[in-house]
Amino acid sequence: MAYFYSEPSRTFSEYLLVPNLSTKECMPGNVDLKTPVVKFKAGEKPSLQLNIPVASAIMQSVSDNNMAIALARCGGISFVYGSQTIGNQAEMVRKVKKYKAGFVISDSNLSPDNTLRDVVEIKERTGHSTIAITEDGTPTGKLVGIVTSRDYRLSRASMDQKIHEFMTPFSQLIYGQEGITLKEANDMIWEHKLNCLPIIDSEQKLVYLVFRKDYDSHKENPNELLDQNKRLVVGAGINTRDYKERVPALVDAGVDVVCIDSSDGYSEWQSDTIRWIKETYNGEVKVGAGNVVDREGFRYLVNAGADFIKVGIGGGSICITREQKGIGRGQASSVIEVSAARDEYFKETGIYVPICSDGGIVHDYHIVLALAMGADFVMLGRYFARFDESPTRKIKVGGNFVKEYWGEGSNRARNWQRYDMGGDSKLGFEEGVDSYVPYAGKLKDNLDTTIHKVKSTMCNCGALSVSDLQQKARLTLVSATSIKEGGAHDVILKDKELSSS
Ligand code: RVP
Repeated sequence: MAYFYSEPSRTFSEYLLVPNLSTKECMPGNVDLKTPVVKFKAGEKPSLQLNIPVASAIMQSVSDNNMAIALARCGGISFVYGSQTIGNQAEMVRKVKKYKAGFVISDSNLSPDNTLRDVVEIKERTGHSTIAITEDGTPTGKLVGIVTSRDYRLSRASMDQKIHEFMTPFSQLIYGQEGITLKEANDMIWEHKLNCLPIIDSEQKLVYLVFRKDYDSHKENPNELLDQNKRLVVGAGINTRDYKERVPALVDAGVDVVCIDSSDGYSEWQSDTIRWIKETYNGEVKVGAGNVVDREGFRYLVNAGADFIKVGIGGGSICITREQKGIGRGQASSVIEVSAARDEYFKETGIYVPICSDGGIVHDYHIVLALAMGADFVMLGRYFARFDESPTRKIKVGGNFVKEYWGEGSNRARNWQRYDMGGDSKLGFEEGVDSYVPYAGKLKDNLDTTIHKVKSTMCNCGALSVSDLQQKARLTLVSATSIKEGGAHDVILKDKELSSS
């Protein structure tokens, strides 16, 4: 006879946290959110930790090199999406590892033979008004000039005018030489009243641009997640098909950790992949695996050698796996069971295997719930897709700005490897949707608020660290009626009144 679980499958919104005594030291400023990413022995330190317990999802519409840079600068980690060519993915990882705070690789470039029309088009597309003019129009070609909005007057100029006729030519530019420090570059910016300082190599080839505004923001990131060589930390998604080529390319690019990306990770494919990575790299390359939703899945992947386990099937905001295949489990029930399995394994072996709760975070407090239920960090897609730094288009729909957000199992992403059950190399049917999410501005501004809320909630729980919270938290199920009571009720909201009048 089939097995029946005695408890229904539950999700985050069905729980609340009951406060504990908040001592006087329970202040958000005293909360330390450091958390392990990879397994470690009792009494030792994990080789990779996060400064804040959040990761961005392994998705085309979420985690590219720009997202990875922005999130690592705030203390979290991105897993660069794997549903792209090995070369492109390795290049994205390389860009993150090469990133030097304040030194940016120019993303708006044209050649002197392009026209004003091209300038206008690129400005609209990237939103950047400083355009580097290189001989071949690439970000690293020989620098021949710069165009900013001060160089042309749209009302007067012909759109067909060539760039070399109106750009500020190289001979009139102030520039820095490769090797210059950020402080020196900043001094030049101030001395010459510049907005942007190009940095060139000995052959006059463009290497970086330094912007005035970036220097200011650099000082605001005390939580930056750096490796031993002071480079930003970055992860990458892999699959169980081409890992023998993909993993070496990612390792070569400097990736810090990889994660097998699959909607259902309880499979022999994953076990083979983990074993190959562990054998090939003598355990040096760290690999996460998943997704699983129960004790058996956890033990299976841990026995194969996984460094962390990702939890969740069907809870993602864009995910329709449960509708399409009837497979999945409520995110809270999954995290609770897998965390218990992790603790049981720790007792048995003295090895702590971190778990990541993936998908289904709707409100900021859900992050605290996931941690309280035993997750070591959480992975979010929808949340990060809303920000400037996500790779998708920002457009206006019905008078509001939105960003595109699509699932890896949608026809748009066609990430068949994520849903692979052996057989044909194709996506047989969709398990995700193509959607919009409300545009929310800069990652840092939003994440700072979220983290502040997380810390405040932890203070209510009397917890000053993630492990403290996992030990002390008290959780209660809520009835449908008390969920209603949780929002504003029995009052007339002023916004509503105004908008209906
Ligand atoms: P959310 O944060 O709720 O948007 O969920 C993101 C998660 O959803 C991803 O990390 C991944 O596990 C899952 N996902 C991604 N694509 C799809 C799909 O197309 N079904 N699901």
